[in-house]
Amino acid sequence: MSNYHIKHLEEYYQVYRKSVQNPEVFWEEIAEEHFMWRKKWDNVLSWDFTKPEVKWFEGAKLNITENCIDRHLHIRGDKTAIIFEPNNPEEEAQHISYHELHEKVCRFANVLKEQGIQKGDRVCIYLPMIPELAISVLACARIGAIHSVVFAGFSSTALATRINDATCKMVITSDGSYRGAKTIDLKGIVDEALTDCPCVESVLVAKRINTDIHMEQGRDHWLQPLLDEAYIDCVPEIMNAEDPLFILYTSGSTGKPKGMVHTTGGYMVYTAYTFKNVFQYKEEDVYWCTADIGWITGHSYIVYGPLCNGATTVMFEGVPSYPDFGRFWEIVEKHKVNQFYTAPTAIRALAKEGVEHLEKHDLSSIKVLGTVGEPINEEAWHWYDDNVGKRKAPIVDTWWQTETGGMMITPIPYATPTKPTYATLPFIGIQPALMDENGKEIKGNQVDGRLCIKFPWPSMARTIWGNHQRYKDTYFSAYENKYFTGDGALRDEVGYYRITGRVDDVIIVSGHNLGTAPIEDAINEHPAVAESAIVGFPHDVKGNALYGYVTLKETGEGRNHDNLRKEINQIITEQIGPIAKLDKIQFTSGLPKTRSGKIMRRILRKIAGKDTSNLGDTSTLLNPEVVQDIMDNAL
Ligand code: 7RM
Repeated sequence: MSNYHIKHLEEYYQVYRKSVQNPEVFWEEIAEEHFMWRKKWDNVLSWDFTKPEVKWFEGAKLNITENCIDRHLHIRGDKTAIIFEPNNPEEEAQHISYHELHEKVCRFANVLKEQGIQKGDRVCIYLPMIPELAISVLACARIGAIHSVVFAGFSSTALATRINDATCKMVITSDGSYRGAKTIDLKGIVDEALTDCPCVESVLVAKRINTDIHMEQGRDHWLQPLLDEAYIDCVPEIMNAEDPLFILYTSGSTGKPKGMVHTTGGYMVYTAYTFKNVFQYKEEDVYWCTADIGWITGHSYIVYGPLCNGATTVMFEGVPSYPDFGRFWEIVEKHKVNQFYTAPTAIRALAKEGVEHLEKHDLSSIKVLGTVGEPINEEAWHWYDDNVGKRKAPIVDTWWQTETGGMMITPIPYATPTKPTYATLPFIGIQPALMDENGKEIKGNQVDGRLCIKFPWPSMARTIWGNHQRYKDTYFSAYENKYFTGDGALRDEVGYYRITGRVDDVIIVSGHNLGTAPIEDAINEHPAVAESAIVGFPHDVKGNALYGYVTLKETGEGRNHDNLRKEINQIITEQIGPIAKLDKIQFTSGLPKTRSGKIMRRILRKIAGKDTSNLGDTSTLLNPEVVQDIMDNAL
């Protein structure tokens, strides 16, 4: 039996038991047998959640790009590492082999060095989903520079904040980007940000849309000529297992974004191991994650996890709606995608368009479907299962966070029986706990509480860049000796977990704790409803009452709103009980979402509470225009 590749449920339980009874022995074996180390560790794990301090594989030396690229060259050098699918379907896809990737990463790494970037320096990457993004990430890792990828949909202010927080010496960007039918002036956004970033010495500019842009003398350099001149090999910098690999910003409900710091050895081991098992990746498979590399999902499951396993990973530049809503399925058919990983927000957007687009394409290559980012509502789950997976491809509902680096609670497909809306079982090595309000662990099944993790895992973030105290306060102070996730969860009769959402989203109505996810689930089952979000607002009698924001499908538009309100409350009453009925239901053209697809409930709470004087940081909003619309029509 190989602990590296789990294929049955009994095997899962067996390996899980081993991983929690003797974590050090377990992870040592995984690390030893499946990765390339320049020197082995002196100590597998040391930890103290009170400081907090966690070290995995201390004393070990490695370079993660040797694991992602070099070690594959003699066995699968000509295999495609990255398939680049451009925004415009008329433009040809690119297949980059492991050999080619090696050369491209080495050349890029040499350019970084020539530009004065050294081990430990921070490099900000602000690029669209083009090959240069993955290559520049790996080039930083090759020379031990710390990458800080900023999603190329963020504004110049958001970009400047992140550049300054990490005092980046360099920015890597492009002349512009394609997004559906639009082009975006990325370099202009960078120029604006840099009026405020004294730490930046140089800017590398990739050509993508061939527009005429401003190049600042002495600061800005076109990338391609430098790459052409650079040497094709670059000796990897040998890193300590606990050296930082990257910083990635995540925005909390308050305060400035937190620069989560991930280190090298443990992150590599855990992302590779989860990738292998959660997608059941086999040598000939083509894997596609639709996330942007600007998010943790892209870091761990487009770049590092897949490449560490010698996989073929698809990078898609475009959007699901261009040139039409069939684009995802066209790509699945074209590249014969075997594992497809996306977010509930995308699934709902596609479901809203009906099944005609799906029917035009052959999706029979799909073996595993994944979802991540939010609780997936029951209707979306079934739509995905019925129409995309044709009830033959298991859905892995993977719960995890930027902070956790890798998947934490997830089925292992073909081993763990799935259950709609449940992330199911903790992954190997993960020890969850549900806590009550008094800080006590709730044991047993059929319970709900706040989700914590009791024991370190290899890919956990080690600190917040420049603010260790905030790291401690945010994650290790709510409960003694535990990592607090900020999410609520319930555990069913067989020990499956269902994530009910952020605990700030639990609303207490007349003394009853109501999670938003189950209520939204009920509402979304109404045939006219596309999406919904619930928040609480102050109520004289109940303490809080419920306010629902509902967007309708095309088929629901034009229907009488009062009737719809009655029908929605009827469904809620049937499925949850009259206590969860909504006092107010506002029909909206859309819901305010972050650029990673999460509903920004903070804003909806303020509008429901008639407190709109200061909406807080809205720089990460994808669709700021709906906020005004919702405010104008608030009830
Ligand atoms: C990977 C990612 C983290 C937050 C997390 C949850 C929510 C993510 C699921 C989920 C229910 C899931 N990182 N979340 N996955 N909720 N089911 N499968 O999304 O840092 O951007 O967000 O996202 O609230 O705490 S993240």
